[in-house]
Amino acid sequence: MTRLTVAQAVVRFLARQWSERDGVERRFFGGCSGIFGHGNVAGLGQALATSTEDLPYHLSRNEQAMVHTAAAYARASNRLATLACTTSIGPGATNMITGAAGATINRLPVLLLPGDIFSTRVAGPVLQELEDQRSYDISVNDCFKPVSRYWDRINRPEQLPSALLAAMRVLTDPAETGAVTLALPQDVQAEAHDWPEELFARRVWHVPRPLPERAAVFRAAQLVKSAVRPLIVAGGGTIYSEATEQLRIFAETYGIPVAETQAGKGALPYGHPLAMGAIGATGTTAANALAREADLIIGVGTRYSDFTTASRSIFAPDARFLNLNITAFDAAKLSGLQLVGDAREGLADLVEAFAGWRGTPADYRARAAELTREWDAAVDRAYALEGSPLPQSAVIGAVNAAAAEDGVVVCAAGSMPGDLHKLWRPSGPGNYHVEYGYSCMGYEIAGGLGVKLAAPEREVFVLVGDGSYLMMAQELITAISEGIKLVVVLVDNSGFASIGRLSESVGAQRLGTSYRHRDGGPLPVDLAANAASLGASVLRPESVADLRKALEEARSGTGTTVIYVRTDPMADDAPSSEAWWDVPVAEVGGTTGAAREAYEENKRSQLLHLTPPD
Ligand SMILES: Cc1ncc(C[n+]2csc(CCOP(=O)(O)OP(=O)(O)O)c2C)c(N)n1
Ligand SMILES: [Mg+2]
Repeated sequence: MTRLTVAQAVVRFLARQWSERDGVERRFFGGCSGIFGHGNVAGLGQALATSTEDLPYHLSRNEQAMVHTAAAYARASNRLATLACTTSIGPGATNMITGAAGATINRLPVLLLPGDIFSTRVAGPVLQELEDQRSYDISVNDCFKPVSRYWDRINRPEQLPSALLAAMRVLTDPAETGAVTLALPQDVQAEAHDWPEELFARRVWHVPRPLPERAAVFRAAQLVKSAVRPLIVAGGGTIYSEATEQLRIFAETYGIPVAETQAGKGALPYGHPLAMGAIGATGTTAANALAREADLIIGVGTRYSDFTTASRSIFAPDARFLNLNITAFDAAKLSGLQLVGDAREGLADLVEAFAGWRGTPADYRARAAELTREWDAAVDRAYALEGSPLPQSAVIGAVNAAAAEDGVVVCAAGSMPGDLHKLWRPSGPGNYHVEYGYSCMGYEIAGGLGVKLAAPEREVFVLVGDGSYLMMAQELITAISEGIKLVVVLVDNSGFASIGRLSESVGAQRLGTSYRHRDGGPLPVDLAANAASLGASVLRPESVADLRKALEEARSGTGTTVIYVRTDPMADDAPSSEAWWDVPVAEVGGTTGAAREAYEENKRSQLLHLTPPD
């Protein structure tokens, strides 16, 4: 037996968890981020301060950011590792809910350890306690339930071992994973208990690669025989499973073009003859043209979000779906033939099972190549734009060039994720990190930290709009204090270019989308000076050529640099995807008549895809 407090036991246990896939073992927790308050300082704070375990502690500046950092770390580790997050009770805890939702939506493992009100309740109501008149059993931590894949509250030390094991099972299960919350009452954290030694044994969690059912693979082989124009939609699961090489073999063997979702971008590198680039509302005209004509969609590791399906308007009414996914829930979407299993193993199975099929006709492949050439020329033009303020597409082009093969771009919200999805030319998986499951403003810098912590050998380029920057710039200080180098490109267009454009299109007249004085005049705000005040080196290029130089300077430097550029909120210089996104238009009132008519017209193109696959 080992006598430790609950918090000390948590720290010791976490430090001794490992994941394994394909014979490679790695520490599952790369560290623990935390902000202390009365709800965790004597528990996890004391435990981390006195621990001799290998679980480095990082101080964040905001609890939400801390969870974004953990989720980005998990994504950059293909879900084989993450960070734990400890907070006080009350606001410190609930600040993590947004991050938890983002992690769960993006299917990324993060372990959240919010402090909780006293289990004994004697002193209550304590500082920051929500008193629910219906039950003393409710605290603000109950808000984590819908955004967690596993949730527990440790009211007695005896409950801890089973909760820790359940947490690890969910975190390391690729079908189940997401945010896991273990709420830790402040008195229980500090309470001592005699723990069995085996709890702290080095434990390896084997991350499975389940094979799709034989009969389903056979059905898939029957289905593909009648396909003439198949299209692969590669999602994030392709990358998490490290299935990209197998995807290339599958695509090449049968001549099937590959389109990519936001999370799947980079599954097939730019320049591959079958790489059609992005699909959907922020897609390339090449991928979208093929999507409209395809008779079989082969979805690999995709959730089929509305951006991917252009709100279910992009696929033909009689298209069939073959969905390879680790999660049955996703495999069943769009009435697809369900191949439930690991992407890499499943693709290998399909290469074999399709052996009797001739593959796609040469004219189809030639058409795909022609469509790609046209799109490529449009991107060349967008990347070559010049001007002052800078064209956003030229900014993306310059960052794309500076990131080269080994860099990674990080972004999440605003007008840039759509432009990046369309324009960015990925060198491979890991080169593109856009959080677009939750598209959470504020993820960018915090997420960049997580990427750099997980992949220190990569240069991390964070693209952040002024709106996102203002929501969460504070993690710049974390980057500087921890010596984590980021290159942050802060794109200031005085407000919300994305929502401004959307607002205008739905008759909302750009209300509240511009950072201007109430009388319409400019504001005396200097975000570059703000970044400098947080300790970053700041560059202010005013031309595309100067931006390129600034990126090189930042890349070759050792510290965190913020490159501040101004862009025009009214400009939209990325080529159109020619695909729709379903956002409603007011049915009455205002001047939305024509917009409403166009909306209703688009609504008619929306399909449920109810045709059985076989
Ligand atoms: C936390 C959060 N709040 C609100 C939104 C809705 N939203 C999406 S983009 C956007 C504006 C982003 O502004 P900025 O970062 O400056 O990017 P820009 O659109 O100007 O490129 C808003 C408010 C969001 N995605 N996340
Ligand atoms: Mg902006």
